[in-house]
Amino acid sequence: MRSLILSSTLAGLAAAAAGPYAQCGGISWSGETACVSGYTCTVSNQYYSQCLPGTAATTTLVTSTTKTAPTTTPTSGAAGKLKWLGINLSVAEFGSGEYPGIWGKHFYFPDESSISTLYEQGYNIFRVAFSMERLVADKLVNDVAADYLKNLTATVDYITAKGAYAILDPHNFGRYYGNVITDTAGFGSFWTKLATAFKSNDKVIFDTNNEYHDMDQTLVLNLNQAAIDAIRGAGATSQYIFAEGNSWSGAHAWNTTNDNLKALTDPSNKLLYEMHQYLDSDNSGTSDVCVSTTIGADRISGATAWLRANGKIGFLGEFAGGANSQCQSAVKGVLDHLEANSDVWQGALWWAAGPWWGDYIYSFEPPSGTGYTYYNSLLKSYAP
Ligand SMILES: *[C@@H]1O[C@H](CO)[C@@H](O)[C@H](O)[C@H]1NC(C)=O
Ligand SMILES: *[C@@H]1O[C@H](CO)[C@@H](O)[C@H](O)[C@H]1NC(C)=O
Ligand SMILES: CC(=O)N[C@H]1CO[C@H](CO)[C@@H](O)[C@@H]1O
Repeated sequence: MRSLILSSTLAGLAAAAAGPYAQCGGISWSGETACVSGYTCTVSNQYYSQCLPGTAATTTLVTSTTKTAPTTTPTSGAAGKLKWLGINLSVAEFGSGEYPGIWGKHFYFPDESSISTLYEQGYNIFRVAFSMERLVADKLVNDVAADYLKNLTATVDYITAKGAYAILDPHNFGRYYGNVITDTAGFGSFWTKLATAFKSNDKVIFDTNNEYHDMDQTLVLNLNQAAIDAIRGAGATSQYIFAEGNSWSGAHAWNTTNDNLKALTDPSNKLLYEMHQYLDSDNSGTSDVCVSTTIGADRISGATAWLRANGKIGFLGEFAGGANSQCQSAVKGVLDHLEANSDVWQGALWWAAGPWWGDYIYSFEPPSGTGYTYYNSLLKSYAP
């Protein structure tokens, strides 16, 4: 049953109207619902409507009072701009195994000037990787380390003060000090503390964990659910939560591996499924050779079908390709596929920027990162 109703309003619009490509509706949207002349408010999905070119009667999005997850199965993709496009910021989780490690030696925090440069290019979402062990040392139930939290908060606040979204990414692969997390209550305790610290910032997104892998499938479900329950229980009820899956959250394997995650429930109904996809032969993102010009869309299409069949929304939390023309076609194929299916895909993040990447094959650190110099003009053309 569809949770959105479209109705046309031809008169009585407020003087202000949303501009080209601006948001004009969606669950919990309280801003302008009318678009400027020449643009039509078009539903991308339940969370997002957008002013797209077109001269049809202005439409206003009406959100029903039910909070049930969408259960309709759209028969075809809905094209539109993505809500989010951005970059992973990776450095605060560096020095894996060195806990707590030394700031400036084992780990660091993203450069504000780089975030600013990327923001000015049009990117509106950044995923901030950090390590659980540095935030909460020794035991998951312990208190947070004030210093590390303060530095993490400074990065997050810098991003959100600009109006962009910041994803909190415990970059832990479902592990703590290298051991698979089996203590769901402890994991919940960790999330209660983190969500409490950020619950008043509605531009923060909670990513339950980076890339679960080689874990019991029910445990992955239970850890995600424990995080969701802890976050909402802490009073962080307005923010999005991104759940990740087993098998490194790979989009190519989602339909065969992570089908059970459709059972996750979120009382705020703001849960997205974060998947990752690289374009090299083993899906690992360690080579600058892409399998083919169409490999991106080929690998993601099964996940797209899964999202649509289950009434879920997805987010491509990591993708990248080498700086060469075959990869460029494959990367463009990913972005075109996401836009063509923006009813179920909300956005994507390049892997990765960060001051310590050096000449890394995908580095998106301005001004001279390999990925940044090769891909920025293409990537930013997909920014909202
Ligand atoms: C936090 O950042 C400051 C510099 O702003 C640095 O001196 C300090 O060591 C950092 N601490 C941690 C734990 O990241
Ligand atoms: C699962 O996804 C893969 C990758 O997109 C796709 O090739 C395959 O056909 C899908 N399988 C099913 C059963 O949907
Ligand atoms: C391409 C790339 O670096 N991917 C990485 C994504 O995240 C984890 C954590 O840093 C790495 O193991 C992957 O190699």
